Amino acid sequence: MSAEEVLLSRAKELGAVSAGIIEARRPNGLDRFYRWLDDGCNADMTYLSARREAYADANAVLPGVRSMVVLAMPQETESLAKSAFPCLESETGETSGAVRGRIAFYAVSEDYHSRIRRTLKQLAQTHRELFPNGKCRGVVDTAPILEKDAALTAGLGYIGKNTLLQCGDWGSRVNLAVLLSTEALHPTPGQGGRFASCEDCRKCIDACPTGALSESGLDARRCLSYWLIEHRGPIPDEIASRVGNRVFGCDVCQDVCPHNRPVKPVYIDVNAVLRMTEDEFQTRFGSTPVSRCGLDGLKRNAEIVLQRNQTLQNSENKK
Ligand code: B12
Ligand code: SF4
Ligand code: SF4
Repeated sequence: MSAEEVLLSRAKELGAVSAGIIEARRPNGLDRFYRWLDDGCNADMTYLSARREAYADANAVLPGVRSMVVLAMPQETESLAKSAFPCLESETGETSGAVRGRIAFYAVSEDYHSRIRRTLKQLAQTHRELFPNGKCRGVVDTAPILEKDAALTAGLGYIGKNTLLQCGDWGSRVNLAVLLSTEALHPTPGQGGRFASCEDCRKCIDACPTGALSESGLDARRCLSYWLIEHRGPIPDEIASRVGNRVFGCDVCQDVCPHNRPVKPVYIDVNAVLRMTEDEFQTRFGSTPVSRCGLDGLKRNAEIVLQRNQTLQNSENKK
């Protein structure tokens, strides 16, 4: 087996749904990313604009980089769903009178950053065995790498109108990760395309509760996922009125996609959130993606869900 085959089959052994190799050079989608930043679509995620130049050249992440092994890892729900989210959950999602808030699917498990970093460490070990003098570095999400663009170029799948990478049977329910290498690895043929698997469908665009999606991409200034996870401080009324029962993240544009299998929604009791202490928050959510918004953020979101519920109940009572 060639070194490339060894790395790719090891990635699969370690759980990757799909893996490919690309040359480390100026990303194909870089100009698109720059236009997106220039249009202000990154909202106040300044960690994207502040590293604008670094996205052009992966040497900023690993000096001497020549190749990237790109991985799509499946999202898991089973492991923590029951232990971290015991407040309320039933087969039907009904909740014995309590007010429930929905948690995004990707967040109902151990934080994917920790889980995938362990996988990348094991893949790095294989890289060391193959190339004792080579260097490598595994990254997931937080480095200035355009991961969807890398996955598209590596032939891992297609980019849908919901802007996410769709990967075979897993649809968009995958997380992406990259192992950067100083070795000149042969690239895998890229065959992905934008909207190639969407054809005339536009369900995600039509279903988005805030109109954040269009055929030209996603505007984070309108995306609930941005407001509920990334944004610090109050949420404007116009956006809050569209939050519905979401207390962390948003899955609408994935749930409606015909390429995704249906998932069982997971809810938490928003009153339990409002009573929660920092210690309880850490115990329950510290190792999950929910920790990203902090207890203040989760309480802010829970308050919005609760208020909406009260308004709905008041109007029911008036009937
Ligand atoms: C910033 C960010 C967000 C922002 C903005 C999202 C966005 N769509 O850009 C917010 C906070 C809203 C967000 C939300 C979510 N995110 Co996010 N996010 C990121 C992050 C850090 C950067 C994304 C980025 O660069 N956006 C910039 C814009 C311009 O990207 P874009 O429109 O998709 O276009 C790019 C490519 O698609 C490609 N491209 C697109 N079209 C074309 C056409 C051609 C011709 C070419 C050549 C290239 C090309 O080039 C562009 C530049 O890279 C990545 C991790 C990473 N380092 O990449 C995770 C990432 C995209 N997020 C992820 C996830 C899971 C989510 C959520 C599902 C979480 C949730 N349930 O709430 C939602 C989904 C919302 C959505 N529909 O996108 C996963 C996506 C996995 C996948 N299957 O694609 C990633 C990859 C994290 C990871 N490591 O797994 N996220
Ligand atoms: S995550 Fe929700 S708000 Fe954001 S684009 Fe998708 S459907 Fe719209
Ligand atoms: S819902 Fe339809 S348009 Fe949106 S990503 Fe899925 S297939 Fe494409």
